[in-house]
Amino acid sequence: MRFFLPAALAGLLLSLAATVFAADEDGYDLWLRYRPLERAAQTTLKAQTRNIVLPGAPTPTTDAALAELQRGLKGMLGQAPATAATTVDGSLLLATPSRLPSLTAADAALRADLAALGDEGYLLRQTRVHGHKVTLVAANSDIGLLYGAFAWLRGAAIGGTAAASSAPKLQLRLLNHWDNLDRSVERGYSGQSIWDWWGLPEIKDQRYTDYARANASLGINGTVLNNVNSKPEVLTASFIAKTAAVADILRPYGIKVYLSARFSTPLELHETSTADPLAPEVQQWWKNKADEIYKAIPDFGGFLVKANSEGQPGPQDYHRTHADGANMLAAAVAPHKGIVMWRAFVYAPKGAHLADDRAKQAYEEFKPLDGKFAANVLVQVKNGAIDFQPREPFHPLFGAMPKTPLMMEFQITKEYLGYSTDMAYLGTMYEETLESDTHTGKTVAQTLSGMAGVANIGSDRNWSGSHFDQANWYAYGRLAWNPQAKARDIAAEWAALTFSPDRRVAGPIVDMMMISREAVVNYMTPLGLHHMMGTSHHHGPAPWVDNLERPDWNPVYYHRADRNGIGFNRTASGSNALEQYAPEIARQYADPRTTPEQLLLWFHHLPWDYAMPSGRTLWAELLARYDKGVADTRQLHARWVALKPLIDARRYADVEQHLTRQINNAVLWRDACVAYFQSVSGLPLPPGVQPPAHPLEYYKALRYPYAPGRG
Ligand code: GCW
Repeated sequence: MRFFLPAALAGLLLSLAATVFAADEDGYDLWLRYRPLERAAQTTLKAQTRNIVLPGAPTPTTDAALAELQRGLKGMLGQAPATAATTVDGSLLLATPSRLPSLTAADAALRADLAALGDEGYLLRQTRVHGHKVTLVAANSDIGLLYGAFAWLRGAAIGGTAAASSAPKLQLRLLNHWDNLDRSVERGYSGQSIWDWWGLPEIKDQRYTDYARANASLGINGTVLNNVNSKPEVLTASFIAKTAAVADILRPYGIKVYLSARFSTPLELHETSTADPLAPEVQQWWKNKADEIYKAIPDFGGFLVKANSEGQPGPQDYHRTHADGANMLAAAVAPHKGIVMWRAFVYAPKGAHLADDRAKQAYEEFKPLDGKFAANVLVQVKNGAIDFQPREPFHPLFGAMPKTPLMMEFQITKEYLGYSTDMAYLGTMYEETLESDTHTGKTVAQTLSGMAGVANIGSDRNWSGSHFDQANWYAYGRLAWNPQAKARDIAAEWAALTFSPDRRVAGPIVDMMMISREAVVNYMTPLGLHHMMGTSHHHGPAPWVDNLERPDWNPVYYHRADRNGIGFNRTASGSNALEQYAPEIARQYADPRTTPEQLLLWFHHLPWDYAMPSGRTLWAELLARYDKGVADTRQLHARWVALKPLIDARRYADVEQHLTRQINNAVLWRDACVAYFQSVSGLPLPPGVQPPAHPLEYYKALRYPYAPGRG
């Protein structure tokens, strides 16, 4: 007799089972959880991993690969396979042509495939070697094997394909820590710095190794340990020793360490009489310093520099150019194959007069220097011309410096997108910038030689301050490996690895992630508005601020709202920042009607009654966007609540609380901005639009003296 369970009942039972078996998790394991697989998947995997074989002598990197495979298989299968030197049917074989010459000797196709992978790529395939059926992880180097091992484990965990081949599109894939030597983190919302400088070099937290594993799993191959607002002490002997200890831990994972260098270091340490980059004593000091560092860290990556920006010292203090400064440092590290990453985030020093638009400054300073930088200098450019706002058009320097290798700087930590309290999946934001057409024959992604992500990693148990902020670290790393990857695919992979490959779990989570950043844009800065946050801590709405020392620190400078209209005119009749883009873009954006709606008020100042494509006036549209931001945030919460039966109780509760907090944050932004813009426009709220909960004065009086992560 057949027995059919009614679908609803079956669903309920499944959910119950999931709840019972979903053990509480604290997030420490990130996307490397390796939880037990279903029985059928276990059987398949066991047959492929009866034995792990690594021909040739082990190295620290292959040790890391083998340890990870054993850890992963033990987690997923309940037991780790043997590692024997001889291949049998069902082996997992890790091989490079030099470790196993016979691998490619007779196989021209494999030889060609490997040749296309470069130093860091890998390929995975089910094949026969010496007559045995094996799962092959092949690469040209040990680091390629490590990357291949991680990729294979990823596939095993979520049921990915067994065959793959992949090589990074960018050579430099870095994290930038804005971590201070006292362990505070500028714009950090996940506890203290993971670098315990005080305890180093003797005390080496296990977390450093887990950090290396997580980054290597994404292909990140460099990390700048300290804040770009740097201190001279980081280049003294004791900190070099501490840095060397970290470098030793990260090295097997293919991760080089770099330091942020303060331009005036020798002067401030009283070891030279000036920091002028053309002074021989300064050049010599940096050469000696580089020699000292490379003695301790032979594969030290080089320096990252923030110069002549926000009060930091730089070559302009001596009437020299950014190129003079960068090239001087570049000469010091060049004999050791080091590089200099020179940031283009510059705006006039304190008190100086700024012409008419801060958005234009980086281009004005750097474009004329194209072709003037030494070969080992890269210019590191933020994704947009202002400062990591929830939405910015791509920076006009991309495509404008064809003779200079450029690095993209994204912010992973969410200084302007709700810290680690609000959910905003940044994969969509990164993708939007990377796929932008510069109209110089390349997308933004195609103009890049490297990528840097301002890390959101801290000492919090879950690393990133919230479970969903781990996704931004993940997405950044995957896009640094392949800037053409799709944000949705990355989200799907992350959700499956971090929560569950069960479609009922991963599907809705991906949908949440995909709307999350736009929700934040809408409740903070819709329609191309920008820079409306509170002073200094950058938390919460403050569009009314108009009294700061520099005009371009004031939100009113950016939105320019008055009785008649709102927006920053960056067309020819305004600041003409548009002129810095390719003519096609400049032409298209010159007219509000052909400007993408999401950037409208970035480029145009328009009357409140301007007719929007929706048929609404600009005023009504602005209000509708704020309301949509709040509504979508409520949606995020509702969708999460619906997932409760399928998520472990601990992570469920944690995310639920964050989303509740986010709703309050969204309402705060919406209400404060509506109250303020209404006070400026003098316009009534259209019928159906809810008035703010409090009068404007209430919002203006809010203070956050203890907000985290201050600069
Ligand atoms: O985003 C701004 C931040 C500063 C930061 C600066 C920069 C490290 O508010 O905290 O300083 O940019 O990128 O240099």
